[in-house]
Amino acid sequence: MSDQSAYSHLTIYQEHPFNAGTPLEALRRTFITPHDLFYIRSHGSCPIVKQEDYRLVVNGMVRQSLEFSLTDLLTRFEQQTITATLVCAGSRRNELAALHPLSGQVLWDADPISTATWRGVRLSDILQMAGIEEEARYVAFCGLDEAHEEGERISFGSSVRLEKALSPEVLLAHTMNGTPLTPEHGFPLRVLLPGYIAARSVKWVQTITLQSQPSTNYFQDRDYKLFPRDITAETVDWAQGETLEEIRLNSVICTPHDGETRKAGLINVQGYAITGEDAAIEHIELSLDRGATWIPAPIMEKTDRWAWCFWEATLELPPGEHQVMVRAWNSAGKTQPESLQPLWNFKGYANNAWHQVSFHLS
Ligand SMILES: Nc1nc2c(c(=O)[nH]1)N[C@H]1C(S)=C(S)[C@@H](COP(=O)(O)O)O[C@H]1N2
Ligand SMILES: [Mo]
Repeated sequence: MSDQSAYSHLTIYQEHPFNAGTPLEALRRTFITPHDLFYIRSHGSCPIVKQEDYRLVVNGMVRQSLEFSLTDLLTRFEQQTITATLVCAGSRRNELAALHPLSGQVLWDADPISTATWRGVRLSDILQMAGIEEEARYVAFCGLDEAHEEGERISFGSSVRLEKALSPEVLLAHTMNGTPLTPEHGFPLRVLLPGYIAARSVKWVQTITLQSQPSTNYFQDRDYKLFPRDITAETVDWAQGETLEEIRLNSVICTPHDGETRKAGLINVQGYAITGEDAAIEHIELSLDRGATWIPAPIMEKTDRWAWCFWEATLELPPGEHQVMVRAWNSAGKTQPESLQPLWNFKGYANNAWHQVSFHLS
């Protein structure tokens, strides 16, 4: 077992498996999330791996299967650093559940999201060394953890199309904010797929397999897929779902928080915005009248292409009840959907409707 008391300032949703979010105020405080505030999402155990015993295996449609120790990875390859945000596809599930119940899911607020500076080796360098066979289309990853799904003991896995796997931003990361990964975040090595939902960034990665088809691992094949509103757990045909990949354009108000009471006057509204799509976030808007009119909220901090941005606006508001909504626009002129209803899906994924908070000013 790992030391979960180290995470006492996270919002703990579940002890086994361990699932904890970053309180919204805390995650908006620093652009790079400190270790003890980084959210944790696990579907199974947290394996404690001894570095000297660890081996990474690369196999499947490669000219030569390879095996690496952590020292091999640290000494034989160029190391690269990237600042990237991880966000769970289940972020803001609580809002969807409030609309219509969702069963058996962790009801995350907008809190399974955090940013780190990661260091590791490029996946493409490893794959090139193994030699990619012509029929290979997907890269599958499998972890060392143990989860229980459909009555079986399995490890968490995912896969991505070969083109993404070969992109220079995709790392096998061993370091997070300058120190080795902690057990909860995948020590000694995890996949880092910037721009994709974090479920594809397999922790404690043990095998990397090149194949002609996507992974048949439960978490790739029968989870983390998006279905229309009328599909339920009873009627679902997993083959029909949309595999979740790129992070959708989204923005969230972190402070004030919903239900808060403050003194009337100058109110500082702060939040984050995120996208994984090619078009970058261009501007942020707030509305105080349920979307009839919008005012700009300047972006304060925006660094890497793969990281969130922070925005902020100061509003002068009289005493009374207030409601603020936020939406982001990207450089392709696209914005977020207005309402939750059409977005509802029985797994509670990909909620990027206009985020809102209500608060009282005295
Ligand atoms: N091996 C393994 N990798 C995993 C998971 C897991 O349960 N097991 N959870 C995934 C999901 S759903 C998310 S959102 C991220 C969470 O990463 P973090 O715990 O480092 O924040 O890891 C992903 N990688
Ligand atoms: Mo996730």
